[in-house]
Amino acid sequence: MRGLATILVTGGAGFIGSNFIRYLLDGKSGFTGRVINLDALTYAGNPANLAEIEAAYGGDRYFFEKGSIGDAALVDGLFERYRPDTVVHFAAESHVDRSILGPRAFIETNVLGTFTLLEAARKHWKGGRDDALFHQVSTDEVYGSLGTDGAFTEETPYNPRSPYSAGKAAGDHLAMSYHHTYGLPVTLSNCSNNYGPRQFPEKFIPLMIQNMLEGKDLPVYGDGKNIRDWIHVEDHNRAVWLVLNRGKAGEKYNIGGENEWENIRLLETLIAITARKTGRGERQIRETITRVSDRPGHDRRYAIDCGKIKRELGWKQEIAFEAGLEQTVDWYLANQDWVKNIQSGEYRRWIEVNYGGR
Ligand code: NAD
Ligand code: TDX
Repeated sequence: MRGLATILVTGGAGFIGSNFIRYLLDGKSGFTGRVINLDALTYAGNPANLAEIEAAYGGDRYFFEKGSIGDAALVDGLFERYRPDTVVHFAAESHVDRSILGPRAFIETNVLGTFTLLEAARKHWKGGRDDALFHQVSTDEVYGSLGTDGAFTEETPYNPRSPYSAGKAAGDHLAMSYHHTYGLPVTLSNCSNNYGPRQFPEKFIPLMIQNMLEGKDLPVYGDGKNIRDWIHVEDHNRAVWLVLNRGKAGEKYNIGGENEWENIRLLETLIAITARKTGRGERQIRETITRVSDRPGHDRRYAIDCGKIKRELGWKQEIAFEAGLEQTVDWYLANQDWVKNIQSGEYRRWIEVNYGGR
């Protein structure tokens, strides 16, 4: 029987982690324990993502700890102090383009940080604990790139092709190796592209929405025909919660939207929604689409076969894509203060470095 009394969430101030903590504590999940959020607050981490949670549960069911998962003494101290029975490991450097321009942080966090967490769990859960679980949150990108047919299954061999996905793959292999070698109870999930509120506006959907709102160019890499499988962040996190409750140690679960879109078609849909909501002309926004040079090593297509989690854990997607996109555009329209706050000097520098030359 899983403990699920004290959950150590890493990277809980980011996009998916903050949504997960909200889901845990807002009553929908049925979780009754407490959450420790360990987050280094890199450029992508934002305590404002959990301001209401802090106000409602801070010091009682919610504890924020600022620090790096790579800081062994800190992580060890947190295991001592809070004695978590569950780790849900979201913390990562998560942006492919940044990994191309500066891979080091990706190795430090996604590989060495994951290793440090696993070492702490191994030490503190030694002797075998039926109630404990280390859940590694991963991505479909570790499987590589697909041609026009087929989808990744849990048996597809890993074939990462960017420093981001190579780092995630290394972390995943380490996590599974701790299960096989030390008997650490580990589960792993590989999810496709997430979207929804509070996603950092370096990623495709929020970047395009924000650029439209600011009247800027919409930079499409290459021919715009790369395909991603999109899933709403809430559908992803319900799946993670199910795995924590009922997933089998040593097992991997694919999570996907079964919702493949060429980038350019997705952008056209986003333009239509945003034009309608802002009263701006669709044609006028379309004219700002700008073809820029391609991402080096750009994976062509991702698609996830998520039959296993559907069959074995009874999960399914609940948020239809059009409705989810509408909700997401509405969220960015209503939360321009959130966006302005994170458009720091560092963010502006990134936009200059990534898009300046293309
Ligand atoms: P994000 O970049 O929005 O958030 C990452 C969080 O991790 C931030 O709060 C950041 O401060 C924190 N962090 C980074 N380095 C850290 C460190 N060394 N120590 C502690 N905290 C650190 O990322 P996201 O999109 O929310 O992704 C979360 C996880 O989900 C990642 O593991 C990612 O690989 C995985 N994932 C993401 C997607 C997606 O589409 N975004 C899809 C599948 C899987
Ligand atoms: O400006 C852009 N123009 C563009 O054409 C950006 C930022 C992206 N793109 C393309 C590249 C991809 O084909 O859009 C697609 C989506 O790009 P991202 O949002 O950067 O996502 P992706 O590279 O697919 O990776 C995402 O999904 C898997 C997340 O960032 C990862 O963290 C996750 O693991």
